[in-house]
Amino acid sequence: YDKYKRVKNITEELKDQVVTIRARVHRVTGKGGAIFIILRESFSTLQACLFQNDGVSSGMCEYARRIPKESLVIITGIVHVPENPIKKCTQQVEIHIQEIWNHHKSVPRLPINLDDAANVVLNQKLEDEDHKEEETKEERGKKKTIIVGQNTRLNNRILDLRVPANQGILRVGSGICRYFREFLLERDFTEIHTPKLIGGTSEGGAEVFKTDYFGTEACLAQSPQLYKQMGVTCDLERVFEIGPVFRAEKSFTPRHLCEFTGLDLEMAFYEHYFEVVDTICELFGYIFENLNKTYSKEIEAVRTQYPFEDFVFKKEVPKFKFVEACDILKEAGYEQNPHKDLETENEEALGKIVKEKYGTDFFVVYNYPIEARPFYTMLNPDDPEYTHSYDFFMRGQEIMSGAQRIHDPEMLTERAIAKEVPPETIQDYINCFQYGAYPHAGGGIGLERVLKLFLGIHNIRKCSMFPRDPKRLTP
Ligand code: ATP
Ligand code: AMO
Repeated sequence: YDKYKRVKNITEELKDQVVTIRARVHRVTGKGGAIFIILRESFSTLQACLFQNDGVSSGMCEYARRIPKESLVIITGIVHVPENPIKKCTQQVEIHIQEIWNHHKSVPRLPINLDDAANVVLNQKLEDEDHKEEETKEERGKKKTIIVGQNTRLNNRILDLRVPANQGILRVGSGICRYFREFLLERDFTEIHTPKLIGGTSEGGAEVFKTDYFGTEACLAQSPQLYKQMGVTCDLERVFEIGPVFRAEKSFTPRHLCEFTGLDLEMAFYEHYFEVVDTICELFGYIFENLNKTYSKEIEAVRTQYPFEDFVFKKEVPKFKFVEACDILKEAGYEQNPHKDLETENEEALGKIVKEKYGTDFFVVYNYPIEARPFYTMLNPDDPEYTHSYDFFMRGQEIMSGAQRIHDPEMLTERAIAKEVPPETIQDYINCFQYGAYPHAGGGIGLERVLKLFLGIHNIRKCSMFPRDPKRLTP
């Protein structure tokens, strides 16, 4: 297929050569005997021109002028290096068209204008205000810019995803999974795939989708928690999974989804659960460093539309005991009950304080109160009101939860009862620790949260290809 060239490869080096490309029609301008077509292929754009006085028929010019935006065309033409290239195109050369074929036609009227959908958005929250109008306008001095609302975007997600910022988000998301997997495989972890249809809840609580399983009630897995621990205990010792996680959360926050992608890991340790915390810190360092190296074009595509400050990660990750975090907050004038989970506002405040004091957007809080953690979390033997647990934060928002797990069947049964999880619904899991079990710990990362916070995106829906929230089951 080397007859076809990629748009990104059409450069000055091909001057005066005849090339054939397949690309989308981004926009058509001009009339009569001079037609200009901006072609697009993913991030790359290129102008193709049709001039009647080049020997092209007027019928061909008229045909080209009428090709609907977003159609795929095949064009053969000569590469020309203009004196004044189109600044907005990524390619600084033009093609003078000899032949043009409409390869696959788009409809004549698109439900969203892709140029509007790619406008710079300074206040991302404006996109959430779908109840107002499908399109709202952001005022910049005297100029008003059209903002395409989040619901309109999601209703037309296939087109919305073609906008460069969204291409960037999807590709950086792929990069996060790539480096998560790469780092862990290098360190002897085994990738596993655990069931998503299960007989009980894995996290407890009411946030579970129930479904019929041939007459028996089944749950959609709220996490691979129980199975990844069984993965360690069956002697894989170090396991990870990238897979869907289902949460029946009636949440309309910019950071909750009903289905998200979990990056989970679990490992046996020797002496202390901080062996796992340190591995996870290193893992994040590896992910961020490689994203910045390999995905700079994608990151910039996002920044162009949704300006954000670079995410700062320092290798020396600040780690605060839960009660220390409460003290820091108290000192700064925030109230936080030392026996309850951190309030969202307090997490944000802590993020700001840490950024000011340590110059980093990434930190860990550990030793959470027992009330804030699930039944399988190991209690702190020195202070059983607290647990061997931790949360990781980016820009003051939680992106990962984890803990050392209870690997004693009796203690586990007791804790399940205390947290109102009927032991009989998880009996196989409890029993697996009867046959000799390693002390182990792990964590679960929300992919869309990491993506959102790395790229400074306000609404998590932008970070899921086809997001699910309590009001959205399509597309
Ligand atoms: P995790 O499930 O690990 O705790 P999370 O980020 O969803 O992850 P939650 O414990 O659910 O964290 O909630 C943390 C904080 O987020 C809560 O203290 C609460 O203030 C806020 N929060 C949680 N759910 C909602 C919701 N549905 N609407 C508004 N705020 C919420
Ligand atoms: P937790 O419930 O904290 O822990 O979830 C782990 C991480 O998943 C992300 N997350 C979400 N992302 C989008 N929408 C949601 N509704 C949502 N809920 C959670 C967050 C969170 O930090 N089994 C444990 C993990 C473990 O201990 O290994 C668990 O599921 O980034």
